[in-house]
Amino acid sequence: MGIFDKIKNGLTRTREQILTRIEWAVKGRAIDESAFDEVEEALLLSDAGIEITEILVRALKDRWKRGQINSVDDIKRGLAEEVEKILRTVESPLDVTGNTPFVILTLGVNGAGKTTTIAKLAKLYKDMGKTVLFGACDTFRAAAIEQIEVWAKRLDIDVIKQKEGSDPAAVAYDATRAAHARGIDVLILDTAGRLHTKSNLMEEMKKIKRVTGKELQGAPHETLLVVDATNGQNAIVQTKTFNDALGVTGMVITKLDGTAKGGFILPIARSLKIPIRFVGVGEQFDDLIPFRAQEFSKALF
Ligand SMILES: Nc1nc2c(ncn2[C@@H]2O[C@H](COP(=O)(O)OP(=O)(O)OP(=O)(O)O)[C@@H](O)[C@H]2O)c(=O)[nH]1
Ligand SMILES: [Mg+2]
Repeated sequence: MGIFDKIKNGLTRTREQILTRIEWAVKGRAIDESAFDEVEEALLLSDAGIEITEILVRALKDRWKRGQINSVDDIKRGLAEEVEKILRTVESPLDVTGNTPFVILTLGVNGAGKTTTIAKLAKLYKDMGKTVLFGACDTFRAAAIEQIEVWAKRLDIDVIKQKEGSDPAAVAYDATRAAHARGIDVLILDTAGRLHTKSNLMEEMKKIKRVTGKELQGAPHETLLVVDATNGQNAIVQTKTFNDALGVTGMVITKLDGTAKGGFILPIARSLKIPIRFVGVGEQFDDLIPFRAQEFSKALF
């Protein structure tokens, strides 16, 4: 399956959420003003949010007044073009070539898909001929270290680790040092998602950042937030919290295949303007897809 088909497949539930309603509403009749109420409702149900929905509906109505909207296909094309405009502002592929090692710190609440995404990223970079190293900085959750080790073994990648319960920042320090000493191309740090009682998650992540930067100037080069799309609009609050505390430089949106609320990506793009690096549309290695605004918009409609 090609990349476009993969993303199209992954967006099936969101697309159906939006289009079924519109198609049903305008079926077999001329498009009048009331059709746009259905478009509005459909977009809201996909978690596109009020502001974005208003922008899109207004743009469609303008087209309609100019005589450019006469069918469902015209509505689809119009939406795809307007959505692409919004998403283009956050299209910015992750370039890992500038630094050796290029250090990627992953962040995200528990279950967001961090560890899986790390494995997919590692596969991608290995296939490009780069050397990759993992840092097992999730020392909190039982079995987290084993989980990343299983992936590492499959990918033939080394893991820098300490025992469960040790200081995540110390692991990050060791890993950065090792990556530097070994001339590794890409170091990826896996972190915990769970908030625990002893110390605050954000403080822990700040410490990892600090320590990494002390060992290697400019590191981490990417502070990559992994967000689960099935959270819909709630993911926006999460993103703000992480961004305010840690300065997120890029995002991965996972599990788009598991939700009809994929419209939430639009308010994220518009209000937070954080580059979306990849989207996840499944659990296989090649289900991590570099984000392209045009491809995404076309696949959505
Ligand atoms: N369908 C689907 N499932 C995904 C995707 N990405 C991750 N998952 C699944 O989500 C679940 C959680 O993924 P993890 O990678 O363990 O999440 P995590 O953020 O590391 O979780 P913690 O280590 O507990 O903080 C796993 O079952 C993954 O297979 C995706 O794009 N699509
Ligand atoms: Mg994990």
